[in-house]
Amino acid sequence: MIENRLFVHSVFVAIAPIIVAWFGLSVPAAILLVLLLLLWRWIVVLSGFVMPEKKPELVLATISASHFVEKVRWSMDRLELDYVEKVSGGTLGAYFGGRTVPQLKVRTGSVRSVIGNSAEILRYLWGRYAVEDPARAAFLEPTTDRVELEQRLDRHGVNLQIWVYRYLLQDRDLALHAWGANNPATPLWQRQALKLLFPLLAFLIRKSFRITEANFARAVTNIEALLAEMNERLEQDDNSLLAGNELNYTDLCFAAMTGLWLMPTGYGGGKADAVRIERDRVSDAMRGDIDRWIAAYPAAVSFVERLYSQQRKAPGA
Ligand SMILES: N[C@@H](CCC(=O)N[C@@H](CS)C(=O)NCC(=O)O)C(=O)O
Repeated sequence: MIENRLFVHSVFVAIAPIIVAWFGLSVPAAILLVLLLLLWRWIVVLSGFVMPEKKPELVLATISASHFVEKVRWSMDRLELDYVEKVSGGTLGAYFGGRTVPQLKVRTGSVRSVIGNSAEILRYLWGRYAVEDPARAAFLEPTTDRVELEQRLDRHGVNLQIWVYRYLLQDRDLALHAWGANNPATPLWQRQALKLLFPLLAFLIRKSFRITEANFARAVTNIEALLAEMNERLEQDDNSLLAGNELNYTDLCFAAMTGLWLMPTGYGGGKADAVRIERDRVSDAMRGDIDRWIAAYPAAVSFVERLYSQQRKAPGA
């Protein structure tokens, strides 16, 4: 609960050497400065117990367009949780803060827990809400089949990142739009930073996702293999990807992943409207892939569209 206070303290720690050099402080004065900074940090830690910062109980750190965020956001909306979404500009948190999104922050009294990784967040939600509201949380039960399928769907999500970035990075305006540079929910300074830092961010994305033509081709092959398999499953039974199951979080996960390229109405439950990648705005090559997938996997496409129209309620709806 003391993140903001610690941040201010860290800024002072960073500028302390400049103060020492600027004022030509002696060694004893520099030692005194260090001791004062340590004392300040201790006071900040204690203040967390005495005067905890007022934070909402559940905060979901996001970038609006993310399919991994949508996987968690949809589950939280389905649980009808009261939470605050804290939107950041795409990639900034990863390359400057070392964290991925979604990230769930949970306040329990004066303790704040932080959970990263969509699968871990869903396990937390199940563990907590299966007790508080078993019927509503049943879709989150992590059976062996579901967890195995989820792991494959998460890898599919990474292949989709390679696919989408291969196209987006060739179109600066569209990439910035998807990262939230035109989204009023993104802090203004981050919107400016995205525009300024675009060449660096594009370079980092290319390196970290290894976006080469060979990797892109491999990603497309994997994406199509998974879509073909899910399409076949859904031709047999269009209730759930896992035959004999009620609709569960793996179905929502597949829909969230597919939503990245299909962009069904309702994607994001109202939270991703400002960052939509519309089909008429993308390059011919990207649209070619999307049209090919829509034609080749009709059972998967109609399943996702049906889930979005019938199951994706916006919070409070
Ligand atoms: N394994 C992670 C993957 C999450 C991930 O790759 N998130 C992307 C957005 S789709 C991200 O954090 N990008 C960095 C950023 O935009 O700050 C999960 O399941 O949550």
